[in-house]
Amino acid sequence: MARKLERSVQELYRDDPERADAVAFGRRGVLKGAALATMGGAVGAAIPFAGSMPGGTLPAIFARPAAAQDTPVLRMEGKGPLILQGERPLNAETPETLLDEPVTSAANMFVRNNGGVPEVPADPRAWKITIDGEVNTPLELTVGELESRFEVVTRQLQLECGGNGRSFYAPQTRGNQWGNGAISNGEWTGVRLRDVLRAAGLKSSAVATGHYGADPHLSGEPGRPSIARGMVIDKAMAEDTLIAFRLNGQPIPHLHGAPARLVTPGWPGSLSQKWLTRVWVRDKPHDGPGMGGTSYRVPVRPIVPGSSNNGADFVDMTSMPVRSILSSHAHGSRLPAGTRSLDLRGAAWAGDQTVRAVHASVDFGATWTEMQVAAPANAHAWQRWTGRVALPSDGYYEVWYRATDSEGRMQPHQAANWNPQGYGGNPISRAAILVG
Ligand SMILES: Nc1nc2c(c(=O)[nH]1)N[C@H]1C(S)=C(S)[C@@H](COP(=O)(O)O)O[C@H]1N2
Ligand SMILES: [Mo]
Repeated sequence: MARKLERSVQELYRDDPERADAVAFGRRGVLKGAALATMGGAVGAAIPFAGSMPGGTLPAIFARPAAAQDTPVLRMEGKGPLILQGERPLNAETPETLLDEPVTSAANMFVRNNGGVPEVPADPRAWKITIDGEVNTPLELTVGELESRFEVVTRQLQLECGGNGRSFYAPQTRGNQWGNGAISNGEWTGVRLRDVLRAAGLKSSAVATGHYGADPHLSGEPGRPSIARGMVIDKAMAEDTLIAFRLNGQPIPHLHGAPARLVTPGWPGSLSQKWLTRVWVRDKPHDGPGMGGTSYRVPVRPIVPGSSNNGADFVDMTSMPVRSILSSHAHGSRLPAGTRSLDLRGAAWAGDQTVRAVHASVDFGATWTEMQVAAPANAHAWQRWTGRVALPSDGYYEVWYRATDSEGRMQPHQAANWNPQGYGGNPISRAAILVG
């Protein structure tokens, strides 16, 4: 009987979460008596902090599937076991636990393509990049020339997809349903885009860039870009915006944009054009595919979640919002009975800002423990965090983790400012942990 009831609540959570919540919590929204036993059965253990479990909020173990047997996994030479989001175009997300390295290895870097992957050039050093448009002297430079003519710099830089966190939006939005794992923090070597633009000589009419790469459009139409985004000239001229040709001391892996790509840290990853062939300096905002409408744009004034909107009043996303990951413990892990503390580890970042604090809670947000947050290796690198939380007994816990940026903005309880393509969702994360 008990078994049957447990199973039915679990199924109910999957099929009709609102009713399941009502059954488990009752009308008062506080877990007591039979409801407490039922919920404990559903999550598979006693819930030591049941008293602070918020009614109306799905337990994390039901809200988000733990890495299940049927989660599609990327199997590719040179790549780790990433979560396959799609094969055509190829998109794959890094599980948070694979982001435990301070510097993301090439193998564990998420993959985001809008089109195909171009052919590998015979001579990468001879790969040419054109700088033209609103410049005094249009340039055509090989990768070899870039490296010999300009100062070469090495920086750890965050590269985060503009749609990272999209899966946290309700109603669901279109696009890859990323969790928090469309982020990397590689060590990139290259030249500053600004040095190259200065060498070409910006005209006073230069207000924006437009970026082109060699990847073919999925339609197979020759010359049609799969994506060609651009940015305001200030970001193009910012110190950390690079034309990179090495990742972690090695030539960039082909899938990640070799022989040369832009790395535009802190802003949507789509501005980090791979297989870079051209930077077109514009006298107005760029208008290539991936610009305008609802693409990489968010509402200035909130719109009704789920409503349609052509994005006419939206603005381009710029600096990415604050976010944290937990890399030490997978959501849904089980730890040995008697475990009385957790040593947590993770990373946090905040676009152009830095991270001021990371807090974790194991009692559904009733109390929060401040973690230790390391300084970034350099501007635009993510920050690693560590800290310990105590567990009073065996049972079902949720580790809630949230970061606060240098301006005091904190990850919110829900993905906010809903928009048709799901950009900017950075709610507090919850990892379910079973002890015993
Ligand atoms: N040429 C080209 N560059 C591109 C893309 C693309 O589809 N084609 N995708 C962009 C997007 S949306 C992201 S998030 C990053 C991802 O970089 P990665 O695949 O190296 O992780 O590349 C960007 N650069
Ligand atoms: Mo992206």
